[in-house]
Amino acid sequence: MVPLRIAVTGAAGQIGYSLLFRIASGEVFGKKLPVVLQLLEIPQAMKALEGVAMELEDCAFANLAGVELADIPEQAFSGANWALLVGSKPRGPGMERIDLLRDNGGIFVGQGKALRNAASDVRVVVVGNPCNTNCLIAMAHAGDIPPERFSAMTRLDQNRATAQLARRAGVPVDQVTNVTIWGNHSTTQFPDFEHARINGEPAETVISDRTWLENDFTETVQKRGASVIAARGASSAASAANAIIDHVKSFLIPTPRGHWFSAAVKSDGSYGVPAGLISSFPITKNETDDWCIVPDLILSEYGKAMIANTVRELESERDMVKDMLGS
Ligand code: NAX
Repeated sequence: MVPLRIAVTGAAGQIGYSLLFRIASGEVFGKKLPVVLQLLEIPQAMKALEGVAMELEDCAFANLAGVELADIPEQAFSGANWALLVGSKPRGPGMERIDLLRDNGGIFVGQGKALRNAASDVRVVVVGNPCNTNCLIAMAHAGDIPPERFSAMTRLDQNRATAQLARRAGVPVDQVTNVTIWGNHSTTQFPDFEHARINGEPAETVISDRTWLENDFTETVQKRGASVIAARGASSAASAANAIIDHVKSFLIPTPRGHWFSAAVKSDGSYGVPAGLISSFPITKNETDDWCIVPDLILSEYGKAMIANTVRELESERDMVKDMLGS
């Protein structure tokens, strides 16, 4: 059987260390489908990456048909069916947001161009931050790859929101559905409790504490990344890897009827989000290869204002990298 080729960037980083073994185990693409991991790192991290490759080998995963290491994006993406863009430059001391955007933007210009070497069915998931804008940049340079094959990850935010609602309602997490993250993967995101459901009921009916939902819940989700850093001394890694797996599976497996998941995709103008921005929406995957933004949800004035706020931030990020968006 022809193996699926999965490119992962930043593969020697902490998310990579939680992610690669789960992909290699067959958990993501199925036990029957062999995978080749094509791992990209910067030259200084190649030695560490060799160690990760040794450990992958030492797991003797039946599914793992090969591990290829590269410090050149064109090589790492060659023939890839999925490209998981995790690697990026962390924010250093004293670094302004615009510096972070522009430093990482440069990486995603190059990687976007290199994606032209991928398989004709490639799907691209951007995780490295600022992931919405990095995705916008990569997409702008990727030649003929259709925009609908690109997404950026807000699944960790969705999972965080789901867990908070379940805890507050005192129910198992699988009873919480239809949680939407709107907008940017940042503190301006809108974790939408208004459309969320608990045991099929509106979350607000079950929790019936609007003040908690608008304040504690919303801020907990928006600032969870910083809370994990403050407690652990390092940013979310295992939960981020887990969210990548959920994200990929949601684009592979048809969404149960009436449910949806969150991911940042190219806006078609829905819900007042300017067309072309990479913004998080409620998404369903159908029986074929397609996905769509869930149409016709009714937004409250509160919801509209929350979305407008996060969209303003996305627009300002886009404006800061305008010169990187040419093809
Ligand atoms: P680490 O710093 O542990 O690893 C990043 C790796 O990327 C490093 O090994 C580095 O050498 C590599 N790298 C840097 N530039 C590269 C390039 N040009 N090509 C290939 N590799 C490159 O970070 P980690 O904790 O693994 O996080 C990775 C990224 O995910 C960060 O940007 C982080 O902000 C982002 N996150 C995104 C999340 C999301 O929900 N979208 C949540 C988790 C995480 O914060």
